[in-house]
Amino acid sequence: MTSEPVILVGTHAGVRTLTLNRPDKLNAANDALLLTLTDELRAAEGEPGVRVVVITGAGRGFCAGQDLADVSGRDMTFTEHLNHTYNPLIRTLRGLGKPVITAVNGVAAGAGASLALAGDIRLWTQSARLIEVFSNIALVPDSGSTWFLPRLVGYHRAFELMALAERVDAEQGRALGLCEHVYPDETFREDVQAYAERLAARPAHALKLTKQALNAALTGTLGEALDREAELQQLAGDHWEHEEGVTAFKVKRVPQFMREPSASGDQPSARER
Ligand code: T3D
Repeated sequence: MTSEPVILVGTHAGVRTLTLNRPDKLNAANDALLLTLTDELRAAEGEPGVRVVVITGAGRGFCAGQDLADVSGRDMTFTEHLNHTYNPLIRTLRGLGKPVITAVNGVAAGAGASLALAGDIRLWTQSARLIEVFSNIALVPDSGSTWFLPRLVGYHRAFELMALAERVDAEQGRALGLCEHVYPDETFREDVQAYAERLAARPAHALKLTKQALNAALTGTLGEALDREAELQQLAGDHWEHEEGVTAFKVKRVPQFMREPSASGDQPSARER
């Protein structure tokens, strides 16, 4: 008997979709799921034809956090486990040189909520729910929730959501800035794919540098951000994408940032200084 893969992998029009696939448990995370998801993100980084990554869930849940059936008898401490599984996942996602969309198709709880918040773009379906559920089992929010949530909603609201494990529905999630867009359940997959394809048509190298700059700026000073922008702007300005964007503007056409994988790497522009 062959067991179902814990992560389903599909690619269409430059969009790599990674689907958490333990629907009977609302995609609660076991080690296989966490390690495979991290490996798949790393693999996507190395494939020039993949321009955007989408993480979503199979069935009615996005991710219910740690699989609680998988904890007893574990031969790792909590600290070791987080450092082995969740932390590399979140670091890889945020450090990936490609945009990652978390497409929250249902409940996102515990570390699943952290994963949902970690996306560069967060798209929710109407029936999505986010719950910082950790305190229900007397644990501390992890996998980045203590970093993401207060930056989005402020310290006090973050503490309340964590202390009371309150459910945030899609309407509240949008109002609080936990997601960029909410789509109807019926058309969610198509809406996510269409959004991802829009992103895939944008200049990949410039977005990689933008992601790098924004992530670094979140923890630095204005002076550091200005210095970094000046350095990264040189890399962007020397790249063929910039030339294409400027040429397209001048001749009044739509810029073509998607080239064949062999030609869309990080190669310098023809007018390299
Ligand atoms: O270990 C470490 O290294 C520390 C790391 C911790 C990270 C964490 O994520 S801690 C938080 C762990 N997650 C939870 O505590 C969430 C537990 N689940 C729930 O509170 C609820 O299931 C939900 C609020 C997420 C959804 O509720 P509902 O009513 O929509 O669904 P349900 O009926 O509770 O769940 C459906 C099934 O999924 C059910 O199985 P059954 O009865 O149909 O066979 C349920 O047991 C299963 N399920 C849901 N969440 C988990 C789970 N099974 C294992 N682990 C889960 N986390």
